[in-house]
Amino acid sequence: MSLQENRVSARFITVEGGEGVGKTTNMGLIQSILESRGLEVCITREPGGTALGEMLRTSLLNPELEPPVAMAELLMIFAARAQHISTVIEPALAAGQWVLCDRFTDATYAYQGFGRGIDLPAIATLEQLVQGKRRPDVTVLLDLDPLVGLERAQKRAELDRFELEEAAFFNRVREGYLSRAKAEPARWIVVDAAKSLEEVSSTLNAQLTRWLDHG
Ligand code: T5A
Repeated sequence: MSLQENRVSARFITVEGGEGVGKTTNMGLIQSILESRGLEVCITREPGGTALGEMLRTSLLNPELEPPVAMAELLMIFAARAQHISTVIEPALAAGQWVLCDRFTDATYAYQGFGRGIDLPAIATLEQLVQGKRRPDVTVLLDLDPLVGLERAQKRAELDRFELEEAAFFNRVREGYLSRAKAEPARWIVVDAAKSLEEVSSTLNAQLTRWLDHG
């Protein structure tokens, strides 16, 4: 594919799911699928992706710092996102790079909306204000029982502030993701992340390839 064609068709792909479902692991697979088609890929994450965003990420995740109240948490996430969109995501898309982002605004609906109980219309207002028309073209949801995901995350590293929440919080987060995927099925690729990594990767590969070939 020529650079000119890339420019016209650069897409924004996000990867979502609860704790330890395999997002980071499968980002590598998605990157290689895209690169095998000659596409340039910009890999990034939220919260984070910029110097300011990574600072805010530390404040959000470190369990030893003063915990933000729910509204402060929401605004910090959207502050990081505003910076990320303006300085990384939009410039990359404009340059013809496909953007592959580990979590985006669906995480805000799931965690701050369904998890913390913040009004979904308030989140939608911030989404509109910060993002304008920008939305992911496709979103991969790795769906998994939160207890299994937390076990996987715990084996890998120390738990962060979100990972110390109670089980009911993660069940609401999962329900939030699934309800968003159900409401807008054309945008979502839902993969059962309880399967082995080989099976997850193979299903994801097949579904993403179908989306890339047929839109
Ligand atoms: N947040 C974020 C909000 O509240 N609102 C928002 O708007 C946004 C954007 C960010 C936190 O911020 C919150 C949500 C989060 O709590 P994060 O680091 O992005 O944190 O998210 P985590 O879920 O904490 O990321 P993790 O790195 O812990 O999980 P991943 O990336 O989903 O999992 P991964 O790939 O690191 O895999 C975990 C372990 O499982 C193994 C892997 O090898 C690894 O050891 N694994 C499997 N094992 C068995 N079978 C499989 N199928 C496996 N797949 C992976």
